[in-house]
Amino acid sequence: MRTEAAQRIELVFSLFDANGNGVLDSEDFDLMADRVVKAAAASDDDAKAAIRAAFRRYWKTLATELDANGDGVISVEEFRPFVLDPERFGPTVTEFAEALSVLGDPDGDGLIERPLFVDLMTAIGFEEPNIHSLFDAFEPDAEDRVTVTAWAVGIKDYYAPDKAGIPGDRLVTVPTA
Ligand SMILES: [Ca+2]
Ligand SMILES: [Ca+2]
Repeated sequence: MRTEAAQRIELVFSLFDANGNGVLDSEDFDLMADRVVKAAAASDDDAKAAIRAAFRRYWKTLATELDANGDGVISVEEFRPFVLDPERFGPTVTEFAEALSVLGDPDGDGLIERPLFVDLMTAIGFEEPNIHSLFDAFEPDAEDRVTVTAWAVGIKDYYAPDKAGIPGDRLVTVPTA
């Protein structure tokens, strides 16, 4: 596991702990889904249902695979190695990546404008300078748009244990010019 991958996952753990009790639990994922759906006001009902289902699966997978003692909470020590295991968590990440990236494209042209990208990522809890740096790493076109595909790939890479120097690292640290 690369240090960068561990840092990416520690960040996502801290953000997904939406109720701030230091562990991941079912309520966190309801709070997070509500925040993201609210930011996706222009999306249709199917797209909103898909991201809710993806957040639910994310939690269900953690709860089923990790919560052996059944206390309903997941610690960062449990979370990190598990979500960085593509064999065990990859399909869940893929569904999540596809559902989230599509929310950036309510008009279905395959392109995501920067303001909506910022709104969605802010809803998850990332910091604005990091969000802009990530968007720039996806190489926006002349009209300041990135592709849905680039974002979906970026999310999947974020959970890759052996990747470093990827766009997603900018959510942890903004590179200095
Ligand atoms: Ca929590
Ligand atoms: Ca679009």
